[in-house]
Amino acid sequence: MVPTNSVDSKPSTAGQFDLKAYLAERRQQVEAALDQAVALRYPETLYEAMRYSLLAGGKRLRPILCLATCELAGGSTALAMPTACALEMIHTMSLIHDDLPAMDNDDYRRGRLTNHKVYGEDVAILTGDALLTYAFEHVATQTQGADPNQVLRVVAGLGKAVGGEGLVGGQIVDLASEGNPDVTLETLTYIHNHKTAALLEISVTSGAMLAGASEDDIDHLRQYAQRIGLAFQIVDDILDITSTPETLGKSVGKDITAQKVTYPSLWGLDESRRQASQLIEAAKESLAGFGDLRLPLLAIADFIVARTY
Ligand code: GRG
Repeated sequence: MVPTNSVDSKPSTAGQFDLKAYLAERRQQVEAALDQAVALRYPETLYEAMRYSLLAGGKRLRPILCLATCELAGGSTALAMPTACALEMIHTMSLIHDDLPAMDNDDYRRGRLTNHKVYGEDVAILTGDALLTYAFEHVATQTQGADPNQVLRVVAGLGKAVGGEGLVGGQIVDLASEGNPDVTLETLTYIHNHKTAALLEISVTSGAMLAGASEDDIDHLRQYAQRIGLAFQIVDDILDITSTPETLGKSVGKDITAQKVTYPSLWGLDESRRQASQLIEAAKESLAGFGDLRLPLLAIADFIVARTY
């Protein structure tokens, strides 16, 4: 299964901004940096497994958001690239662990067999561990030209986004909710704010922090991130029902099989689409005070709700 990775090249509400070209260029930069950051070395099995999942494609949305807000705040892509790579390492770790038999038990991810299907569960667990820990080392040792206080702030923010107040917290409530038809909207929103939106939030704010953005600007970016984060998950739930394995690069229909409460199961598909669009409009309004450099973020917000993969 190979994801189609198509992006509508029509101008979005961001006017003439060419999102397709922007994403392609940024993806290429991020992938070159990841390739270099996790070079093959001893013990080869571990590094091969890390590279297998890390370089398997994917939208690279989190690193691209980080680079975009660094530029928005007057910084360069080089300044944010180690953090951008770390975000993708953390995200990839979460996918590897999420796919394990003890979690979602998936066979396909990003159009190929999941990490544990190729390397075994033991190696897949260690691969995730190595990516997670290396992400922090990479930010701390490779970031150049930033205020050290801001680097510390980014490291702390990444830790918070991954731990009990982030991915792990969201995942454990998600696991506990499986098969329970009485899960409330409040619990569902807790799960997704932690599992999905928390990492998107630090992806957006970290780039701006490294570039020395004002607290007011960071607050507006945080609001943008929280809104796109929830919209992203609503669309993820919709795609699990409406898409195909070929397009998504992973199994579909998992939520219904696992009897998971999702936004479409609570609201229906049409209302879920309406809520996602409303969140995206609100996210774009959060950026009203920024100039033309906000165009990539506006276009990415539109892409999140219109995406088919
Ligand atoms: C072990 C510290 C530790 C944490 C892991 C497994 C876990 C805890 C959390 C699960 C987090 C998770 C997989 C959330 C789903 C987020 C999501 C919507 C992923 C899909 O992201 P895309 O569409 O994927 O951006 P690509 O492949 O394009 O990058």
